[in-house]
Amino acid sequence: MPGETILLIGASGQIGAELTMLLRSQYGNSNVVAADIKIPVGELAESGPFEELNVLDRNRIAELADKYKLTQIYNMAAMLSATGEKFPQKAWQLNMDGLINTLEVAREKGIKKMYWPSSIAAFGPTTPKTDTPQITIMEPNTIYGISKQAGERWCEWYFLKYGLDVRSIRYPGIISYKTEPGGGTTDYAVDIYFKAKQTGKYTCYIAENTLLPMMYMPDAIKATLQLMDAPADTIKVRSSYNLAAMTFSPKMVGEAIKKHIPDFELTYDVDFRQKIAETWPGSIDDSAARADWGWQHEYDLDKMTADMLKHIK
Ligand code: AKB
Repeated sequence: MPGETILLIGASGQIGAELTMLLRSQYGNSNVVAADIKIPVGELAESGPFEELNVLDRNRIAELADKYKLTQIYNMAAMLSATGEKFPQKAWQLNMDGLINTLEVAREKGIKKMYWPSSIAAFGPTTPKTDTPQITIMEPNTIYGISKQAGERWCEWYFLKYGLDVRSIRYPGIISYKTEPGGGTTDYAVDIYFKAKQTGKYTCYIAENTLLPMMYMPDAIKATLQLMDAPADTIKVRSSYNLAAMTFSPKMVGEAIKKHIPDFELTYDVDFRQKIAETWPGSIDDSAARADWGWQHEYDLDKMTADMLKHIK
């Protein structure tokens, strides 16, 4: 896809770091500008351009749009659910103003396509818990979830009002080994693999039978690129697409790990994040994503567990 120049804001984060590298392999290193308040190290820093950027600085995003003649913006910068409950004003400012800044720059500068992630957190305690439909009751009661739901409305509004080609996915919990997540409720599903490999035990802050929708990073990246590559007229949902791969509880992931590390010890010390998890769906109906742009996941719990344990040193 020649002629594209992409800005990825939040490039040092869990999803941003891997997405930047995949976009660079697809569009050419110099055509994908990584941006974050946190300076990256390693291959992300060495493989292409980096700009220090606070997503709250709209003028600087506009400057970068001119400097690089941007055609696409991915805004991956966010404060996640658990940290958001501790710093509600900051979470709201970062998640909402950050989104509106990128939508506005995209509109003003004639950006061709924009990506912004939503989350299963946009659902709430009154949402049907099993096979949560694409269109359903959404009454989130975390600040992060409220910002994601409001953000979805803003994205759809920019599409309807200005024709801005903005696309979005409601990510489930994302599991990866390259870059740590930070401040999420689903982070346990990453920590458990690192602790299993490094110490043989893990104390989980989520109760043993709490089911949450989850996805392995390669699937999350594949879905994001697939959605962004799909022809605009196939994108029927302009708020955000449900996306699913697997659903598991801490107990189920513990059992999957025990197939590789039989002495693995899993104990529980439940904290405030349990209450957040209880307001989210247990499983997701993603038939719209499968029908509209051909989404198919590859990893289930066992396949992901084998891969995670193989890669963690
Ligand atoms: C979180 O736990 O806050 C995130 C999410 C599900 O969006 N991982």
